[in-house]
Amino acid sequence: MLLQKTEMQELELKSVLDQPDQSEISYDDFKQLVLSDYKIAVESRQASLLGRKEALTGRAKFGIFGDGKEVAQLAMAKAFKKGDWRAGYYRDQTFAFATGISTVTEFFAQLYAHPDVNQEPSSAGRQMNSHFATRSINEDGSWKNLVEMKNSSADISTTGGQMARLIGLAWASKLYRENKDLADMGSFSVNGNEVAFGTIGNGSTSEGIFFEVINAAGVMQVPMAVSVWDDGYAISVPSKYQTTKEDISEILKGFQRDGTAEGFEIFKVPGWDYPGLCETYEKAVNFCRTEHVPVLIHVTELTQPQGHSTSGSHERYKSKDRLKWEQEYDCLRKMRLWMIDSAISTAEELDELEDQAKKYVRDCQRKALSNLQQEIEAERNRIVGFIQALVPVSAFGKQIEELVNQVNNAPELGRKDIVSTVRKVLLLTAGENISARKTLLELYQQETDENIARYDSHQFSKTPESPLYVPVQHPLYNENSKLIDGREILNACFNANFIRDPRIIAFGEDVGAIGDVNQGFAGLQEKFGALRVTDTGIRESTIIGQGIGLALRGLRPIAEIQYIDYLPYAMNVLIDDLTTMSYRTFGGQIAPVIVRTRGHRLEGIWHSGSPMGMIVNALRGMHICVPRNMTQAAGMYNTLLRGNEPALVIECLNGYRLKEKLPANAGDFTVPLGKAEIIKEGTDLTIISYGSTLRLVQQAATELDKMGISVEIIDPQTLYPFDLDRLCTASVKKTNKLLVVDEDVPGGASAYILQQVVEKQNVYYYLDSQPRTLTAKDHRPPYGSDGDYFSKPSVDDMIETVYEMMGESKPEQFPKIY
Ligand SMILES: Cc1ncc(C[n+]2csc(CCOP(=O)(O)OP(=O)(O)O)c2C)c(N)n1
Ligand SMILES: [Mg+2]
Repeated sequence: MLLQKTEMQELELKSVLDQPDQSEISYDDFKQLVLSDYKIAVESRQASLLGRKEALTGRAKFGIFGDGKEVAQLAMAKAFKKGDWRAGYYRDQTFAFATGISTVTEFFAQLYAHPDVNQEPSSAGRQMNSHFATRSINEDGSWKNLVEMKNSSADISTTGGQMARLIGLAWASKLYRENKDLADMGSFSVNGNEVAFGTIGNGSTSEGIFFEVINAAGVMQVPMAVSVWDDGYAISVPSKYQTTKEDISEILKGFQRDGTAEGFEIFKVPGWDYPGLCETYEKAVNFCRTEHVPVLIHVTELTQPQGHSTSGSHERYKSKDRLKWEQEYDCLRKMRLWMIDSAISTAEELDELEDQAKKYVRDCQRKALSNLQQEIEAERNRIVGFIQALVPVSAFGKQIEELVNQVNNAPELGRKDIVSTVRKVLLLTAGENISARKTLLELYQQETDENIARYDSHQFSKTPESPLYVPVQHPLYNENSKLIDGREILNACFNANFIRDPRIIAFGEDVGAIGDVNQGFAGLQEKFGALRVTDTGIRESTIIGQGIGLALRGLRPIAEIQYIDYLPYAMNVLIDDLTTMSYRTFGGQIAPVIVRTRGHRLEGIWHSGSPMGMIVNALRGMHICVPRNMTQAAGMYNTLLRGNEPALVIECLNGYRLKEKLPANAGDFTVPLGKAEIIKEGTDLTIISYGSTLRLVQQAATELDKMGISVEIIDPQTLYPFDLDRLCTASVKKTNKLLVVDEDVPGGASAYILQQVVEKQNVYYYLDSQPRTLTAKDHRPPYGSDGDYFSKPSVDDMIETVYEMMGESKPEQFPKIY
């Protein structure tokens, strides 16, 4: 029977419906739509309740859920169209279910850490539960049609960590709308109509990155719709410790746009008011999509029925009154009451719907669990068969039988139990030459390969698009090749690449109007326009975030950090987001951001940095390039811009005005990654060095030559990957002596280089003296050239160190200096 429509319901209907022509929707359709929303919300709640049980009984390791935040997410999902993007956090399961970004079964597969990407498409079991991601990339490295998908960038667990990339996702829409040269990228954007939706918890708005993003979005006027899920707490800490006036939308009022100035549209709505939420989201996102104005939707009065996560109970820190209020204002309860009050449904009908939802979620959970269990049990049974073959023929038959019993009866059988059993058996029988052992060993090797694919893969794309496969093209010189400033080589390289590929966008502090502080982009904004060569505010985290967002949406950003000394302001975004992107999505998303910076020895504490140890250790997941001059840097850019992986390029700050010969193919010649070069051949001692210090090493080598010491100098060129052809080993094989000269702190990048050469390349076979490092001091250099001399390795230091090392074996020829 059709229910009678009231005037109020007519109004609500208008905002609830997600249809182009709402007037054509019958009231019955409206009712079905609301009921279907409620069903999603109830299923989501059930997933939270059941998920928590699974964690508490130990079948899952940990659980964090979106209970108490369901209804607002239904409204957000209605406003979210194909082609749109989300950058959110771990409370968004209802949104994920409502948009189809995830299913309940996939949700449980993630809770159980299923490493099969078909079962758990967000991360193939790599991320803890409620960390969502859609898959933008096919297995062969090609892009999917992103405008046909509802897209979620891959969540990370750090509070606020989603924000930096959000601004880039939103900025891409602006570029796609305004830059007509991108018009043929129809599978990435339709006229820049896509909105980037962000979600963040109230507590996490205390993070600096939140404010950095809000300000940047106001300046940039990008289609970014941020929802703050405000439940009054951040774990146990209430809003009075988090937010001035305990109210984020109140304090952001200065960002509200008005008739004279651009800014935000700011909305505030209670999280239990379904029609109010639908209306707010429709209105807010409409502004955002059509006018490209950022919006903030502060969703208040949310609850957390089960507390923060499975690691503790909220009864410890919430008062009885608060707990009672949370029950009363539970958004599902309120939505249910509203549906009954406004005669959309009846208590009986909703009871039945809730029962069905419970059953459905239980079925999904069982399916997800048994999918994983069956897979692992089948693997166990197969492998145990091979192990048992050893029992009658091995002297350790009894122990092996015991191990088999243990793995057959393991209470929560995991893949590690099976592999650990095989390894124990192989260790026990190490001295036995029996064919059953050989078979087991082969099986173990196969298993190892499969487990590498499951747990250890996709840090880099390894698709044909990888920069490691970009063909090598040498620089071409002719009699007309001019000697010009290093910065002009870069300028020629960028110019050619900008002509070749309209997807390339460069931005950063002072990059636009003046073409960067060292003039690498000089004149390029005039030539290619401010949509491609652009200034930004002083905000390193969001500069990287801009890069990540653009790259996720098919553009080719060069994100500039003015000096390497300011890279720490962006390190969290690089470490947590950029370098883990491919890995944490099992290759489902890639972000080929090229981070351009400059550094190494110059003058003063904050203009002479070379924290390469920190960088190379923290940024596994991007290539680390340390070109010795601008020609090598240009060749690296040419390689990277043709590949699909992220990289950091550190240009030598003191090299822009040194003269270099301009290659005729400045935009095409490539410097391969991971290929070291011999800069000077020698026979007595090998020095490995890179970047600015390399020039001093060359000076020292010239002096040492005069003293009869022949030094071979190797420039690894990229610290990651490092010397793939083992040139360092070949050199030490000849010289038998190794010195690493590095301007980082002792034990910094030099320790990394030693690990690569001594341990990984096994160079110690060929050494006849202790491998040494010559580094900077433990502190940063005082200002001025004297500060540099006394803090960083000087030519004198290099000469003396090499001389001393030579004196170890030839004390008569090289008597002690001091
Ligand atoms: C950078 C960082 N600091 C601290 C944490 C630990 N942590 C995880 S969730 C959380 C509280 C977040 O509260 P809020 O933003 O209000 O979101 P809610 O969980 O309440 O939805 C904290 C402190 C973290 N994950 N990342
Ligand atoms: Mg909170």
